[in-house]
Amino acid sequence: MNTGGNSLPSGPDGSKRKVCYFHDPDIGNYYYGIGHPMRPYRTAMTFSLLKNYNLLQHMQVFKPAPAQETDLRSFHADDYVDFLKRVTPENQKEHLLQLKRFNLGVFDCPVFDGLYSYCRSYAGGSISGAVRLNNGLSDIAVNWAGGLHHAKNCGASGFCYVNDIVLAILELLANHQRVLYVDIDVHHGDGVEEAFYTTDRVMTVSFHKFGNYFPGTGHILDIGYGEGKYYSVNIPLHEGIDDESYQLLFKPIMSKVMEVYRPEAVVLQCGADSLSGDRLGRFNLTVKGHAECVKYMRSFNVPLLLLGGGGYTLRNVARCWCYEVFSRTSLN
Ligand code: YEV
Ligand code: CA
Ligand code: ZN
Repeated sequence: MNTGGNSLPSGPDGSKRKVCYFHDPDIGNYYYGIGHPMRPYRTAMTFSLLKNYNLLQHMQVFKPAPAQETDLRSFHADDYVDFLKRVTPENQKEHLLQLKRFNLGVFDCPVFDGLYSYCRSYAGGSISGAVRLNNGLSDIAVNWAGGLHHAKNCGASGFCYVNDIVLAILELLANHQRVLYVDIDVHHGDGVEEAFYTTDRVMTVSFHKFGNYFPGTGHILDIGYGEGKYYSVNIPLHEGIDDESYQLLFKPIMSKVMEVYRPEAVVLQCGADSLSGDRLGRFNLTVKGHAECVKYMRSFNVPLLLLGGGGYTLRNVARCWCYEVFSRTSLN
């Protein structure tokens, strides 16, 4: 087998993949609060699994440079970034109007200690990954702390504060004419779809549970607008879908998208809340079925940014993401 330092075994096409992996050793210390489903600690668990299986030798591991304020402002509104920077659990009660305006401090998106450095850290990983793909330094860049697809330009939503995916795609657009975004999180990728709804330079494709479920968007007839018409694709699904049915949709749809759109870079949001047994998700995918999507997108040999996202049954998340960066199924 064709394994080498800092690269994964050869793919079905026989070529080596240079892989970089972004990990912040402090990520596990950010805490959304008692009982909150989102636990940044899951990426520390994933890292620990990779380390103990001796798999880190196959990739270049970096601590992400925190995203700069100017990076965040390339998508987010100035007053929202200013507020994220200033607000703390202690002073939040003095800013009730702004909390409401930016959808912060409520049950889904609490203000917690270190919130702004958390945002800079996970966004930094995704942006740095995009920069390495742009420079041809890596073929695949991984940031499991990123993939926070619900954040909007002017506010938080669904556990997401800044939209690292939009920031990474903006970075990729500096070097690439067309970028494809694919989202296998159980929820609709609303923040990313909205950001690029009127452009044909980014095609967004989301598979999600639809019907009486957060965030409520992602109707099959939402297809983009203006220049972006036909460049947003939504695949609304019922709960309980299994590997077989999911692949019967995923492969033909993504094969057609790749053939027709011919993206120069692909961003895959690998939200693990689409796995069976997730605390919030309602799909029935196995780790193997989930990883099959990664394997399939990898097989096109286009620069690939792999991001995390949802995933609320911690042990399953760590198993899934560990398997996806190195396994016979997804990466050989
Ligand atoms: C989502 N938010 C969520 C679990 C154990 O469902 C919502 C809310 C009500 C919601 C919503 C629902 C719709 O069907 C349509 C539109 C909607 N807009 C909103 C705001 C967000 C999921 C993001 C991935 N929250 C929880 N699902 C949840 C949050 C908790 C926060 C603190 C402590 C415990 C929590 N437990 C939860 O579920
Ligand atoms: Ca999705
Ligand atoms: Zn989700």
